[in-house]
Amino acid sequence: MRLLVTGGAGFIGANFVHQTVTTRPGVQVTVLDKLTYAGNRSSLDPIADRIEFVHGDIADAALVERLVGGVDAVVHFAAESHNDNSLADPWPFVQTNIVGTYSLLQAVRKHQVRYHHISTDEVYGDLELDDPSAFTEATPYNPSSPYSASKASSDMLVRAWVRSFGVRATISNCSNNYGPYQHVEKFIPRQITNLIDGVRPRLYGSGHQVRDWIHVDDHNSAVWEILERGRIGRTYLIGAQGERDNKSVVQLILEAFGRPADDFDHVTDRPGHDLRYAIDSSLLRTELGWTPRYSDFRTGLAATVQWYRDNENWWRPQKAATENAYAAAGEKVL
Ligand code: NAD
Ligand code: TDX
Repeated sequence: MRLLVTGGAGFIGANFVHQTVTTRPGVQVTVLDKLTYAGNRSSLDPIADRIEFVHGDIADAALVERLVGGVDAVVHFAAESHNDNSLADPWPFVQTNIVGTYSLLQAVRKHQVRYHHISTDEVYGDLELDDPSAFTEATPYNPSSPYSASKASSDMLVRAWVRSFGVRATISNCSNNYGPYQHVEKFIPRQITNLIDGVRPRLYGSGHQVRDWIHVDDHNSAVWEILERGRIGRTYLIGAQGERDNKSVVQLILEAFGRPADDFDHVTDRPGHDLRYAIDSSLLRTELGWTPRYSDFRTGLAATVQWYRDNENWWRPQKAATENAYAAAGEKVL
């Protein structure tokens, strides 16, 4: 199988490419990545001689059409992915997440290539903290931020291309990922690298917001199940029953550093901050028999802390610029 992976130099895409070359040596991988601030080619260094890397933009229709014409399937991870950035400047989110997806859809339509679309649980909006329910494939879309609205838009394009043009596509909407190679702007790597630098973790607002954490390798094993056995036209929710409030995640990270449980700061809240995400992944589990391998968040988190300790040369070049951007956006200790 020849596979085009967009966004393969980003967090989840790079882990997907690592998993693919390890578990499926017969798959020929081509990565297409623009290497934005979030892309890091060195994430692929350990497997560089086993893949092809193309530096380019998914919104470049001619390039995309040429690459898609040479493969059997596309897995589309490339995106602008950070909510806070989408509040500061929504335009790249519209351009990459919507126009970029359009360009891929036109190419897979023309060449009749199998397409898997990576999306997020944030398209469903948020749940109340005391609401016992979780998102399912039937939950209506209700995105809150420019990021989640752009992802919701791209999902809708995929659905329309399936129905109107017979494109062989599947969609997955996953909850919050953690693991190696995640950019230091994101919650967990930010707090780990702050602590390595002797800076207290920073909780937005109350810290009572809840996210449903899944290890990136479990997300990617589910993507492979869907790519190989998923029903065309279907949406699958991916989640590992990992609900935690942000404060308790910070406290687990503090524990891994041997620091007291109250050794953090509350900072300015995110405007429009979603309260809670929770995923019901029954369809994926019953129809495709998928189960996550990382059932213990504490263990997976401790391994992630160790990865950032061992790989300072990977994250250090981005750290100062990331913290400067948060300061410039007006983040203040409360
Ligand atoms: P990331 O920001 O770490 O990586 C995105 C990658 O896409 C980078 O390598 C970047 O260079 C590349 N890219 C950006 N614009 C591009 C363009 N125009 N053309 C080509 N490449 C481009 O993101 P991530 O966290 O790995 O997320 C990957 C996908 O998974 C996204 O679609 C995101 O919406 C989705 N998702 C993420 C999470 C999460 O917790 N991180 C959860 C659910 C879904
Ligand atoms: O310093 C911080 N302090 C803090 O309290 C940061 C960076 C975040 N937070 C909070 C905000 C969220 O409630 O932590 C939670 C997680 O924040 P992010 O890592 O920014 O993730 P989130 O906004 O939940 O979105 C993530 O999951 C869904 C990914 O970034 C998206 O790409 C994915 O679609």
